[in-house]
Amino acid sequence: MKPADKPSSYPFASGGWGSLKAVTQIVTQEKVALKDGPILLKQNKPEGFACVSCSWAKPAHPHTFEFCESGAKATAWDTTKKRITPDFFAQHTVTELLDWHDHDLEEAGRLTAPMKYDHATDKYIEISWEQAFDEIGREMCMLDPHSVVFYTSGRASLETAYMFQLFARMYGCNNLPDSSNMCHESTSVGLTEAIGVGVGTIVLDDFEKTDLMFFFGQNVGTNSPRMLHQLQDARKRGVPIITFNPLREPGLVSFANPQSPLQMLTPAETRISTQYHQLKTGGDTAAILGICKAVIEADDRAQAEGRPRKIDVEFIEQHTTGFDDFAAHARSTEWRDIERVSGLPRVALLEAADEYMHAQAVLAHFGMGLTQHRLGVQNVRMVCNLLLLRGNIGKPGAGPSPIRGHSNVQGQRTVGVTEKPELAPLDQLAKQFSFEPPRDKGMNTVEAFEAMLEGKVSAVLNLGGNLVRSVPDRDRTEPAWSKLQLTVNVATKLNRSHLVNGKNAYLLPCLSRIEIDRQASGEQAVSMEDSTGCMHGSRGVTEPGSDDTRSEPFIVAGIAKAALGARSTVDWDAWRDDYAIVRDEIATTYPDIFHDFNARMWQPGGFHRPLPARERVWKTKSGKAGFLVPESLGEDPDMPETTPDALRLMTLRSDSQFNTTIYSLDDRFRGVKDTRMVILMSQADMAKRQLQEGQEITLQTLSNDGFDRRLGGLHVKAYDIPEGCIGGYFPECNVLLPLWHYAKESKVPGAKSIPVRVI
Ligand SMILES: Nc1nc2c(c(=O)[nH]1)N[C@H]1C(S)=C(S)[C@@H](COP(=O)(O)OP(=O)(O)OC[C@H]3O[C@@H](n4cnc5c(=O)[nH]c(N)nc54)[C@H](O)[C@@H]3O)O[C@H]1N2
Ligand SMILES: Nc1nc2c(c(=O)[nH]1)N[C@H]1C(S)=C(S)[C@@H](COP(=O)(O)OP(=O)(O)OC[C@H]3O[C@@H](n4cnc5c(=O)[nH]c(N)nc54)[C@H](O)[C@@H]3O)O[C@H]1N2
Ligand SMILES: [Mo]
Repeated sequence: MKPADKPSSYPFASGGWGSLKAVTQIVTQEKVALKDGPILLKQNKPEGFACVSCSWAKPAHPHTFEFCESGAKATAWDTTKKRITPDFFAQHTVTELLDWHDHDLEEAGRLTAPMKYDHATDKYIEISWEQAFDEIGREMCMLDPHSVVFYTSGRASLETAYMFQLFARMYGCNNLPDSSNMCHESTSVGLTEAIGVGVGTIVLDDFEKTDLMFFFGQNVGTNSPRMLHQLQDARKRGVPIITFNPLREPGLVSFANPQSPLQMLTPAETRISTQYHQLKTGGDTAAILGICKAVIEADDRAQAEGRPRKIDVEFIEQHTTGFDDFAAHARSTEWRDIERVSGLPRVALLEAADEYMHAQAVLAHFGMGLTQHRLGVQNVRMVCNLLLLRGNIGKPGAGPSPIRGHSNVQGQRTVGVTEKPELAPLDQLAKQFSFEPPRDKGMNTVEAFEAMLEGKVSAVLNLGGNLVRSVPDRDRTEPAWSKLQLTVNVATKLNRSHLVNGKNAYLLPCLSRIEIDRQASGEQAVSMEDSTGCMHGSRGVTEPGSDDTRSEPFIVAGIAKAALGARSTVDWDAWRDDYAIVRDEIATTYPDIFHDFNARMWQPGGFHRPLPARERVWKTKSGKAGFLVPESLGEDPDMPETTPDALRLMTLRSDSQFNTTIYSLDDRFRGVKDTRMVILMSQADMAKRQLQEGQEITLQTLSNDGFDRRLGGLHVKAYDIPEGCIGGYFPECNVLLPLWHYAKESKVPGAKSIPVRVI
């Protein structure tokens, strides 16, 4: 283990002057007028808009500047003065645009008018909204509902998401995959099994009550930077933070608050992690088992010597099942196996265990480093095991804290966007809207693409997102799109998914959440749920970028009305005109969570959904929280341990991207400039392969399924990363990720452990 205060490749703390410079750059690049500066001040404020970037919690008493570098970039990206008009499409064929870089497509500006693809000229041409809805509706009437996929990226509001799922079910399917299928679905499955709720159990207050935090595989400085404020405050109180991450991410090492002049002007910065363990990718189950083993064995000794116990015996007896089996498993697992798989020495895990045993209230934050593995669900269960050992669920300052991605990805699930019928209140929907919802399981994201490859999908409706780029196996899946009968994309900006079209293809431009949404009943607001299960209202503040963009609820209502016709009992026009009516319907479907929705959404700090596990009520089959014996220490069944030159590739985000949206080609924190075609590799692996810094390489996926997946034009960068593990960027590396390389129980693609070799 290395001292936690020395980042290896970036000499500055995250935040600070670098952060301010990056914000200034993008605001200039996007020509966001200076008079619009106050936009940022309305971000995450009670009467303002919820940031379109990440889903981190919004405090009741926000800072004057309740935004961060990432949020400022996302806002500038949406409020850009650049426009894509029908003229743009007259000038460029779709084939020509296919050669454009992801960055350049979005950088061309906001979409302004509804367009339809014309095969004869290979161009998009303008179409009226009425005609677009009509044609899409007519086309949908001719398709088998089971062959139609309704995808949501996690940005759409609770209102839109509720309308979208109802539309899909009235149409006749549960094919409602969303971005969480590639993201925190391992969390939803793992936590539901373990503690009976699929989301984190913590709220912002817990940061003031905790006395230790763990960080597993989440890169806070880049992906949820507003959370650094809570971390900084906790560190000032002396709360230790123990991090497990193969890379030394600067944001997890230290933080200079760019909104605190004192910290900006002096080199003083807050050290974030007090212990930093650079484990191997996929090594978390082993590492956590090591900590649990140390705690259990210390407890055995304490018990034998009559000293106070190290585990919370009363909690375990009263609230859990499976402890004895788990403890036996931990005792019998050999340290040498734990060390081999985790890549960490025993002493490092003992040190983490020691700190853990001294803490009375512990938070465990985690992200894609845990969930995007073949054993991603097991990783999440291991976090629960660790917390349950000392009663760290359902008490102040303690609990599992999955850090969600998209700003409303958690909320979409809450209001019914799910392919799993058992998770949707189908009986209630049937009663409320007098129809018979389909009861068969729908397709998640991976299943939708498996079906697409088999020719079983006829249409995809994308409410945001960029699936051509974000799903695995790009070389296999991209050609499948052109065989579809219908593709409909609702989007703010142009991306590659809009260029890989079905026989009938429509591109429908929507308002960004930052823009004022005027409907017949007046200006509308929407709402979302953050990572801590808290609902907030959000009101647009800027004039729409074009007169011809429409809100997402408007578009969903328009298509639903056209596709369902007299079959639907919903007055889609009324819903479109007044979203308060939609919220009332949501409240009727989910009274426990959303009663008095219209009034409560404006409460300062929002309102929380009830979380039974927070109250130590366990909605599991046994009525208790469950320990799980891991089925394997972490060995990836797709990783040929016997192939001597095998490497595990993790696909990462830079600070200059939001998923497939690439703001610029730099990765300031990792010292990468002007390119994303980079592979981070240890000196040892470079030496073994006789590779020099900057040398161009090709990676090939190790698999026996007959497909040759390879990606060339990558440049080696020497990096502080464990031997045998390498890092590259998402989405560029998605060609290397096989569609079948996913977490068994959740089908989240294993994007953090792709078996590859250098050829
Ligand atoms: N600026 C910005 N913000 C974002 C996004 C964005 O693209 N840009 N995306 C949003 C979305 S949708 C999401 S889901 C979140 C994603 O946010 P994160 O969960 O932070 O996801 P990643 O950046 O993919 O990677 C997380 C970290 O996991 C580490 N890691 C990789 N493999 C392992 C492993 O096996 N074990 C451990 N312990 N660590 C590992 C990596 O080094 C990296 O630091 O961020 C959201 N916020
Ligand atoms: N290899 C690899 N693959 C991954 C990941 C990884 O770490 N590695 N991460 C996975 C994760 S965590 C996620 S969440 C997915 C994300 O996958 P997606 O949901 O497919 O992709 P995004 O990049 O979030 O979507 C970007 C597009 O959404 C549109 N958009 C932006 N704002 C709005 C809006 O307000 N409304 C509408 N309708 N459209 C809007 C814009 O046109 C933009 O181009 O990717 C996954 N894929
Ligand atoms: Mo995500």
